[in-house]
Amino acid sequence: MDKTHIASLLKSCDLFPIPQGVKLSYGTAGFRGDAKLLESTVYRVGILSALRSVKLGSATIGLMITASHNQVSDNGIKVADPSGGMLSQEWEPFADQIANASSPGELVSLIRQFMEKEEITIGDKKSAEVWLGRDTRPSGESLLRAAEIGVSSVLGSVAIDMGILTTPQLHWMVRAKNKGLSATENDYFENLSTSFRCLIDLIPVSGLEISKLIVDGANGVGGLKIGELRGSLSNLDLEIRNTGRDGGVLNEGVGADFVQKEKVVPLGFGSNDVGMRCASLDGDADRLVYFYIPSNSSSEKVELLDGDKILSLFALFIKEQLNALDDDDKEGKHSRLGVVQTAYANGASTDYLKQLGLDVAFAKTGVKHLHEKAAEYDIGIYFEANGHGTILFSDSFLAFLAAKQKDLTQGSEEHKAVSRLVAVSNLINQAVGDALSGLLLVEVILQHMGWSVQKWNELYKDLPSRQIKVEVPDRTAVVTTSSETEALRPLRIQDAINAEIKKYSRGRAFIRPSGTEDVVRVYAEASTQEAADSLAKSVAQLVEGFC
Ligand code: NG1
Ligand code: ZN
Repeated sequence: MDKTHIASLLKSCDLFPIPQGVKLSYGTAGFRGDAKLLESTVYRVGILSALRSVKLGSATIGLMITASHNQVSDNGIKVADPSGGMLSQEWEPFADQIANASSPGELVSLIRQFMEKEEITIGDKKSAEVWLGRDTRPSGESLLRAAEIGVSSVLGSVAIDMGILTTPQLHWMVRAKNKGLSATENDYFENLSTSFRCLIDLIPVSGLEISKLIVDGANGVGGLKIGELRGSLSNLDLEIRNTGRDGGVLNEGVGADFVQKEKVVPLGFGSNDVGMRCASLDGDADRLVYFYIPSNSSSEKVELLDGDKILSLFALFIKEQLNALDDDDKEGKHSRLGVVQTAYANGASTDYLKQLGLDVAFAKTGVKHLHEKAAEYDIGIYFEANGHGTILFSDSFLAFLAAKQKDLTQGSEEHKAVSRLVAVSNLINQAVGDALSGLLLVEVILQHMGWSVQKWNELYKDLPSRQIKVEVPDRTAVVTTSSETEALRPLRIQDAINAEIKKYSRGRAFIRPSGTEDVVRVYAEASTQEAADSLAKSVAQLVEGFC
């Protein structure tokens, strides 16, 4: 970096003083926190993303401004790598360092050291491109300006404002752009509607009565975008609620996180909707859960079909298509199918998937970990219980399918199965979990099977579970094993948790510090709801006592 460049960095840095006493960490999904405290962080991540683009030969990098399912006053920022996946974990420590640098001088010196280590040189020509997206949070606009200034403070870097988007849309667009494909928002919508139509045309039985789907848009960006898409989805009767236009607050009593954690009816839904198929998106539309209100319910409780159940439905459908392939190819060298879950997966779902004969792998919480693991298979299906997930197809499997599609006789069962797999690979977002593409795939599969939401729910019965958040003075006091199922610190807390678990039939419980909120999370599962609640409560008390 020459002197003029350093001077320009120092000047722009002065615009965004770092708030006192805040310790930031890149966490499970980027930086998150109170939006009022985030300008300096977003500005600095702007610099990081420009450097990442320079390092990767001017490949386009994505910057998404969102705090997903968190309250509306929070915001956050995460980086999409050129593949459309999350920022390489190798760069996370640098993100932490610059976000916490206490003065402009320290920031510049950290950047210089890092550039030297990574052999990043900045020339005069255009050398970096960063695409910026944001959700509907009111704080998004000013944070976007901070990001733009950060990007532009790296010489030769261009920031492009892509407007209000869902997180998965931005990831999809970044991936498409770097593959040399058309990458506008329109292209995204067209890709969804074309592959959806293709799958609908391949449904074995025609003339099925299709009931209405009611979508809870969490008062966020997902409701808006699915509204834009609706016109091009002829085989889907959609009603969208909680679009944010009717005064509702983002994620407040609505949305996928609320419905999944509380298992109660979101605002805007009630007794008139008994038995209807309903879906909830989260605040940036990268999570999806389904639910229905049972007919015998006198309370607010819903029957939840979470990420585990979506994963099971997808796995069943993919397996059915693979079984229709020639014997030589079944589970063979081209089509290794695997599913990936986390410790939060309901124990009954794991039993079900194993009983289907599937290879079930576990990853740490956070999609970056699940995605990495799923990419090891030819077809890797991953889902967090909270509804974030997708299906990854390897390039070699896609090439194998393309060759088969050419060779096989059109209209044969095998040809149809191959065509379905190809269409799924186009429909389902290959970059990141996407509530919109996930929802379309669920709808197609239900139509394909001729199933109602109730029938789908019967695949297996969830073990009762409970999640609790515990506020503690310092959540980093909790350190877990790499599988996150055992706590290493505070010392002896795991022995106390084990003693509690022993008291319950089918008991399972674990704790971990959240990567997105200032809390310790408690998860408990047992054979009855009362037992799960009671186990969660006693473990939460242990956390309070030990931390
Ligand atoms: P944390 O706050 O680290 O538990 C939460 C979710 C993750 C993931 C991230 C990103 C749970 C228990 N945790 O992470 O699965 O989705 O948010 O949004 O749902
Ligand atoms: Zn989200």
